[in-house]
Amino acid sequence: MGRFHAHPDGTVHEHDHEREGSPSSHDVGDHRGYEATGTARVEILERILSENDRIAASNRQDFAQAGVVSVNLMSSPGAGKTTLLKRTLAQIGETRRVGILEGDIATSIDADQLAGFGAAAVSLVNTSAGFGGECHLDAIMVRSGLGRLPLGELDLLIIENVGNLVCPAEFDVGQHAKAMVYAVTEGEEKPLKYPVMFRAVDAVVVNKIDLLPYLDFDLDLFLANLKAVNPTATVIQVSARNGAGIDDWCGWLLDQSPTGP
Ligand SMILES: Nc1nc2c(ncn2[C@@H]2O[C@H](COP(=O)(O)OP(=O)(O)OP(=O)(O)O)[C@@H](O)[C@H]2O)c(=O)[nH]1
Ligand SMILES: [Mg+2]
Repeated sequence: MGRFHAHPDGTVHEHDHEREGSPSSHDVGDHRGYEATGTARVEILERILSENDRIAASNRQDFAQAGVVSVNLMSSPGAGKTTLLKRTLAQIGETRRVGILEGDIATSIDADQLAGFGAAAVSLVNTSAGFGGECHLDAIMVRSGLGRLPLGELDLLIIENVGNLVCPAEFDVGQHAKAMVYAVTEGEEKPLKYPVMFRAVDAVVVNKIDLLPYLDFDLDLFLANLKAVNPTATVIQVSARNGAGIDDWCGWLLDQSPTGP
């Protein structure tokens, strides 16, 4: 069935988007609210992003000089980043010096948990000073958090980004690799609805697979949707709850290089 599509001149008509191609490759709906401010918004965003990229390059240089691999870990709220990091620390925390840079809008709840779980060092960045709380970490925030980390004493730095499926993907923080955690409770269609995040990452950790027997989640359909937007991402299926797949995830982490990406 087609969808009704409104244009700036006020005309509304129907397109059969399914027949025209993949639903994800077409704009649908009414975008007129953006017409008046579009150019100004693009210019401001370009300025913010170029300043961000400059600081991200400095962060990346500092990581390289210290020989630290840095991984930017992103997801929706509650997909399981912190739980996965606890498993990660339990698995490799004795043989590798792992630092965590924890980004949260507010509280030290996750940072406190990970500090007690064998991280060599934890640095907390709260983003609540921003307008209503920033929904992502940017390179400048990460740089401020790096000041509290002994980079020279670390092998690996994992940056737990703010839980959000949109904004974190848009900001380079100087990482060597980007990974996302995706919980099987989030549905099969999200790669199509939030393509920027799924396209941005090198690895997708499909978490909470212990829950599969109790859900109607179609794993094959999710994987096909993911492949449609990011055919090259490494996919790792895990349960941070029971430890399934954690070897594969740690193997991927340890394969990352400080000279990447
Ligand atoms: N059943 C099941 N529950 C899980 C798994 N991983 C995490 N959880 C649960 O999911 C909830 C959220 O996990 P967190 O690790 O806090 O998620 P998060 O991504 O760090 O959340 P934010 O930092 O708030 O974005 C907790 O209740 C965890 O116990 C898993 O593999 N299986
Ligand atoms: Mg967390």
